[in-house]
Amino acid sequence: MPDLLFATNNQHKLREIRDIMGLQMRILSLKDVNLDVEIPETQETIEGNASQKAWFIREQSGLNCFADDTGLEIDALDGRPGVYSARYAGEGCSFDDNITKILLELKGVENRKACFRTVICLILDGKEHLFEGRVDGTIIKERKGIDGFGYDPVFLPDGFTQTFAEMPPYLKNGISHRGRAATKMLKRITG
Ligand code: ITT
Repeated sequence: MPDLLFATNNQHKLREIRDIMGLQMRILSLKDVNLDVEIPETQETIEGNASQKAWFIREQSGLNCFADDTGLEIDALDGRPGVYSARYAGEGCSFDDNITKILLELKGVENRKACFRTVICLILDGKEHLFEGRVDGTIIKERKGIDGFGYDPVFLPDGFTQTFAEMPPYLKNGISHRGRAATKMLKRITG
């Protein structure tokens, strides 16, 4: 089974990617290769950050690797939090702080359409490849569910009655932004 290093410090993402791709590839974590580093993400686009993270880890490790950058884009907030999704409520904030902030900003707002967008940047034999995955949905008014992470308790994907945090992981991974981007990458690698 081929090895592929995942350039992330987010353990939730690591678990999801292993669930999605783990039967076809051995997904290595930074810990598996003894890399204990802060990964810079200072770009202004999701694509830019995915690429920056992947090249940083490629340079540190010399291995084939990939990074995932994800944003929640809310129509009524002009696409925010978008590229700032991780630290929307401020440096060092929690997932819960971020949810509180978007719920406040959407108070009384009727249009609650949003999407999650993931860009995966794969560095394979020194060449960069980008894969995108997107899922549309709405932001509900109160948190529901305890699974998943990040904004999952308030994201209701179109066509479903459960939030991402209420769904079993296989269901989220089957329709999610990350699942779609990772499946495209897998096809590219395995042919
Ligand atoms: P790495 O850069 O180390 O991979 P990160 O958490 O900083 O981890 P991002 O920059 O992509 O990753 O952050 C995006 C934020 O968006 C993340 O912290 C979550 O709050 C949220 N997020 C990402 N994927 C999500 C998902 O599948 N469901 C809900 N929220 C998600």
